[in-house]
Amino acid sequence: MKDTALVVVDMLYDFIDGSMACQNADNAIAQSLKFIDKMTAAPQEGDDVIRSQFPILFVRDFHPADHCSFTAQGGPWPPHCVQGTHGADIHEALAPYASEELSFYKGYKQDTEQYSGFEGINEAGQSLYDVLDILDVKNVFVCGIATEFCVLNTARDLKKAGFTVYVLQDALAWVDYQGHLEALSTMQKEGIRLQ
Ligand code: VGL
Ligand code: ZN
Repeated sequence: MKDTALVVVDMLYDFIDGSMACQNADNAIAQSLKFIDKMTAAPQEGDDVIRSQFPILFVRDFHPADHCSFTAQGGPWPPHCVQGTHGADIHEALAPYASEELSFYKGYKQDTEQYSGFEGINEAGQSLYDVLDILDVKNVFVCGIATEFCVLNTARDLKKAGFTVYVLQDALAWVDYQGHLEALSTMQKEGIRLQ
């Protein structure tokens, strides 16, 4: 399984129980943990996460307070995942698996919306793609929030870049159920595997 990784998309408080609470979020967390449990033992203090057998990469929406996607700026969304707030934090059940090296931030520029985590960057300036490439990953499992937005766009970009992509369909949460179903069908048509 050395060539296999998990990408956890936006499992952040604002999408779970905050300003953009999504449907199925609690179940998505439970299902993600179940999958992680299956793939790896819980990390111990001092483990070198980037070199562990089953890397878990976290995509994080990370907006400035006046981000262009917020209604006050004419965007479609209520304020969410504002840098430095609780709403931008990874859910506590998943946080033990996260490291800065494997956390990829997106939407941090005021005037740019970024649904895909593909070009999210970590604190060292490496993109999600850079790190998957360095780790020699070929197969990527994807779970997270929201199916229709960041999960769809991240999975598509990964597929386009040549990875074999598996979306954990029980480990997703959505803004709109119909939109969730449509996104699943779009992904399937494009060769993303639903698992
Ligand atoms: C997302 C809407 C706005 C997502 C992020 O993570 O899917 N959706 N920002
Ligand atoms: Zn956002």
